[in-house]
Order: sequence, then C-alpha cells, then structure tokens
Amino acid sequence: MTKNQNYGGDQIQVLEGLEAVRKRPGMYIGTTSSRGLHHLVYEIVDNAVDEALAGFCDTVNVTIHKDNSITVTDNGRGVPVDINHKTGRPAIEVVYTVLHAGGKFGGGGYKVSGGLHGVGASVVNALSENMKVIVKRDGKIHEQTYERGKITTDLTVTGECDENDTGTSVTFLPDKEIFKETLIYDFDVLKNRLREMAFLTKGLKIVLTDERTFEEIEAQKEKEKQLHGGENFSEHEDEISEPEEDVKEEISADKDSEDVRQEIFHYEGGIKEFVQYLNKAKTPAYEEVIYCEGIKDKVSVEVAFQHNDGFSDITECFANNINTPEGGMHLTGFKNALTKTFNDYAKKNKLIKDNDPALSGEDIREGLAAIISVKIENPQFEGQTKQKLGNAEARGAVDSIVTEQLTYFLEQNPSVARIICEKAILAQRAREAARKARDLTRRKNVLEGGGLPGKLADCSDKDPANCEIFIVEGDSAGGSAKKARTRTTQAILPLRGKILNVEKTRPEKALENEEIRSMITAFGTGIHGEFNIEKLRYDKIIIMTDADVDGAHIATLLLTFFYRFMPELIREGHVYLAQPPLFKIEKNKKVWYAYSDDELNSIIEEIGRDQNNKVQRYKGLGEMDADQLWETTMDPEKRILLRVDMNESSEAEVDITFSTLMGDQVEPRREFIEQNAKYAKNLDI
Ligand code: 1YM
Repeated sequence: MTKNQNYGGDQIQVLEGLEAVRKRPGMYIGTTSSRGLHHLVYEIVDNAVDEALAGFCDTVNVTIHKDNSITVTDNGRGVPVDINHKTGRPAIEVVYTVLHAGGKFGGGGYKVSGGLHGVGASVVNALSENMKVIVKRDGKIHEQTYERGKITTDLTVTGECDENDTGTSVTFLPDKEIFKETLIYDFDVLKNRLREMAFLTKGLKIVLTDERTFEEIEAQKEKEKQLHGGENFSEHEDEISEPEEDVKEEISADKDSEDVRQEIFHYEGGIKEFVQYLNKAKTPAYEEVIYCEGIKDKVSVEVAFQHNDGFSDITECFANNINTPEGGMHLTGFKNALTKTFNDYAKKNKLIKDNDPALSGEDIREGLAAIISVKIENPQFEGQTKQKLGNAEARGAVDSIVTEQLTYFLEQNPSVARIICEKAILAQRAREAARKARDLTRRKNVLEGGGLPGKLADCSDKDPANCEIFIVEGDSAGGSAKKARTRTTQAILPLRGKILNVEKTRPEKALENEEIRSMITAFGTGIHGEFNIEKLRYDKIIIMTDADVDGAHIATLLLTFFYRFMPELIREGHVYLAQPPLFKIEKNKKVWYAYSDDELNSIIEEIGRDQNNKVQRYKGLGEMDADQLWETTMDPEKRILLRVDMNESSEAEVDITFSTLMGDQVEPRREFIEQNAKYAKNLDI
C-alpha cells in the first residue's frame, strides 16, 4: 500500500507507465530469462558509471546478497532529492518511478552508458519485488522504498552524515512473478560485464562481492530445477576445463575454500589494459599496445590493439559502452584505416614491391586483438539483434583518427611496423599457397566425384532436422556406435586418436588434416566466410568421448576446432556432448547406470550395500557393447546430452577461454584450472 496520497495527474500516468513495463517486460529489457535478470544490474550500474564519466565518482560496489537481491553503491553526488518543478515531486522519485525513453533526465551533455535497452532505473524498480534507495547528500541520509514500482514510503531523512560523504545506494530484489525462469545471479556473468565496464571507464574502481557460498548457490539451483521439473538436457555447459599434462596435479578439490567471493576491477590504462587482457593467454608479437584517441564530428574515439602469434582476429567494438558484436560503422572505419595505413607503410618502406599484390585486411588482422570504443550522441543500433552501430559519422571519425595517429606511430616505431608487416606478408603467402593447393584438390575432387568421407556411416533420412551425427573417439567405440545406432536418423563418424590442436596450427595447415576434412565434408556447411548454416546436414552434432581426462581433452580439441572454423554451430546450439555413464551397478540380474559419484552412492543406498552388489567402473566407451552404448548414451529417450552454449559470455571471454585451454602459455591455464576446479564434476585423473 502506498502511504503517499498526494497524487496529481502526472503520478497516475506514472503508474500506468510502470504497469506497461510489468505487462510487457520483454519490450523494455529484451527478455525475462537469465539475461534480463542480469540486465537489471547493468541498468543501475550504468547510472553510477555515468556519474563517474561526469567526474564525480570513482568507486562502484556491486553486492549479490544471499537472497539474490542486489545492492549497487557509488560515491558520486547522490541522486538529487530536491523538488522537481515540472512534477512537483522530489527528483529522486521521478528517477525511480517515471518511465524514461532512455535519454538523460535533466543535466546537460548526453547519457553515455546505458545497457542495450538503456531504459533506466524506473524499469528496474517496476520489475522488482522491492527496492530501496539511499542517498547521501548535503550532510543528510535520505531514503525511499518501493514495491513493484510503487512508492511504499515517502522520501525520508533517516540520519546525518559528513557533508563530503555523498553517494547513491540502490538495493533491489527481482520479482519472481516476472523472472520465472531463474532468480539466481551468476557471479561470472556479472564479473565479465563489470570487468568490461571498468576497462571502458579508465580509473573507475568496480568491486563485485558475492555473499552466497558455493554450496548455497548449488542448493538454490537444485531447488529451482525441482520447481521447474526435470529436463533431459542442460542448457548451460560453457566451460570445459581440461588440463595439459604438466598441470594435472594442480587440480585439488578446494570447493569451499573461500566463502565470500570478491573481484576488484580498476584499470588506469583503460582499453590498453583490455587489449593486454585479451592477449593474456597468447604471446604478443611486440611489446607495446598501439593506442589512438580523439574526437571528430562529435564522436569520441578510442582504439587500442596489439598482435599476437595466433591466427584469429578478436576485435571487440563498443558504442557508448555497449558491446556491438555485429560491428558496424566504427568497425568498418577501423578496418579501412588499418588496411590502408599498413599497405602505405609497407610500400613506402619497400617491404612489399610496387607490383606485388596489396596486403588484404585479413592478412593484416591475423592474430590481432583490438578494442574500439566510441561515444556518440544518438547511437543507432541496427541489424537483426540491434547489435550493429549504424551511425555513418562513426566510420569517418574512427578512420581518420586511426589513419593519422597510426601513420605517425609506425614512423616513430619502425621495428614494430616491420614485425606487423612481415607477419601480414607471411599470412598472405600461406593463404596464397593454400588457395593454389585447394584449386588442385578441387580439380581432383571433380575427377574422383568428391563425396562424403569413407569412414562416415551416414543416416538415410535426408531431412537435417531429424538427423544427428556422433563424432566418436576411436575405431572400436565407433564400431559399437555403428551397430547401436538408429540408421535412419543417426550418423556415426569415428575419429582416430587425438585430433589436431587448431589453436597452435596455421589454419591452412589444419585443413590438410584428415579428421578435420572429414568433419567439414560431413557437416556440409563450409567454414569461415563461406560458412552456411542452411547447408548443415545434421541438427545435432554430438561429441561422444570417454568419460575421462583424455576424453575431455579430445572434446575440447573438437570444440576449439568448431569455435575457430564454424563458431555459428556453437552459437546456434547445434553442438552437444554425450554423457556416457561412469558406473554400471548389477544386483540380482537387475542393472543400473550411474553418471556421477553422487548418483552411484544414492543408487547403492537405495538397493542396499551388500555382497551381491557388483559395481563396474567404465574406463571408456569401448568397454560397452552396442546394446549398452545405445541404452546409456545414444537412445534419445534415455540419454543425457549437454548442449554447448556460449551463455552470456562475450566473444572476448570465449576467445580467451579457448586460448587459455589450448594455447601455448601454461600459467594462464594453471590459473583457469584453479579457479574452475570446483565446477568440474567427475574429473577422473
Ligand atoms: C547506484 C546507482 O544512480 N548514481 C547517481 C545518479 C544520478 C546522479 C548521481 C546525479 C546526476 C546529476 C546531478 C545530473 C542521477 N541523477 C539523475 C537526475 N547510482 C546512481 N549519481 N546530480 C546527481 O545528471 O545532473 C538521474 S541519475 F535526473 F536526478 F539528475
């Protein structure tokens, strides 16, 4: 119930506005899934970041409480509490109860941050079971509370504080009536976004604290799962941790070592440090991070980049701190400037001859890690998912600022310039050699009739929607799988031994690998720029490997290949991991299968621990006969599949994960394993 009775016409409109938000939350925050739940935090944090960009705040604290409510606190000026003349209400009330179209309320300048939807604090309020705002300003502590967007207590002064002690603190509990899928915050999702915000706002310190213990979170997840009823595959499987030989011992099950988790993000170097972070699991090709900045046509531009010894190009673009994974005008401007400037330099300095072919953009961007950040008035987000910057002025601004400053940098740093040009020339030669080889094999294929790989046991159904392919480790398991399968809809492709680590191989070289070629031909989609999802021959690509460390290693190698050559397969949810059982339990001619130690224990508990119990630990798929393999791992009615999902991770995070797991630097991998050991269930070493 609202204690406040002084509603004017404005206030009634306000309530109608927030009612609309509750009726169609998707229109305001995109989705009410986990993504939407996390979006609430970003909306509030954005206001604090704006205060930092305005120069009044240097620290933001974000806390996840035990009940999954969130507190965001900053040390800025504090949201104004005086009466707003237009509405006759305290300004703070307007900020939290009036629906804004995303633009800045009051003040000059333009609102720079703001999530994808940039809808503001009132939307968070409308979608929260309760919310409390505390403002320290003018030596007083002010407080107001709300429920589902409605004021429950008027603005009250609750105490006094030092005149210089100012700031805003917002606590909210997301509404269970709205977020029906999940109410549980994911520390890593918030961590990744807040780290990104800190990189993009140099000097700002962001502290993330989780008051929940690992066990509490697991228990909450279990409770939600039961509430929703069982599902036959897990939607989330974003990190597969697989150690190299030299760090296996590092895995110790210290599941409950730290109770309160905390991360502090503070980067005086801003996006320069972001680039170093992108390259942390790689070997940089030269020491410095190249940095350009400036303002042109009211577009503020910041670009930082550095090459590494890898082959992929990871360029992350932001407009007003919002990630634009589909790129857009700022990216186009950057690519133009890079290609033009390096070709000019290489020609001028006789690194390439006048009549040599120009270096392509692709050649120059091989092994590139780059961040582009523009701040712009009225950003236009286009494309299917509104994640592409449409403002044409951003192209010109980035192009001219990068061209000018990069030209100067290369002149001042000839040794760096030479390294980059030589690297690009190498890439160009490798690509040219591969093209020639490909033309030859194309001709050969035409002569031989091309066709599917010999090892593939294809299915007979020609509708991809019904079909799945099992990528099976080893010929013997492949043999069982071929016997076990449903021929109409299940295809089997056995792979011999460990597949190539594409993270350490030139892409052209990887394509000479027999196993990689069989997969590409079987899937039908092509790779890289020629990838076409319409041509995918199977709806599900199922990796089926042994349930041990070697099996996990092979699965990770396969995922690395998919991610580097056909990431859309993963992004669109076509890749799965089969889950073979770890144990077979037999008693009085009855058989049970267990997929984890916990499950084994509970089965034994149930049937009684005695002499007639026989427990067999499966060492590999090869130990199962065709019937057992079908029953436990392949039968669509009974099996467990994990869908490989990029979750909420940005392209940068996924890239870093793969380089960490499969690249040549050991230290980042050791760190990764230490941090993720607690997630690895049934790791058999
Ligand atoms: C934990 C979330 O919202 N901080 C915050 C918000 C504002 C100000 C300071 C602020 C802005 C201005 C003047 C101005 C906001 N104020 C408004 C409005 N942290 C958080 N810190 N004084 C204080 O922009 O001129 C909206 S947000 F509209 F009331 F000025």
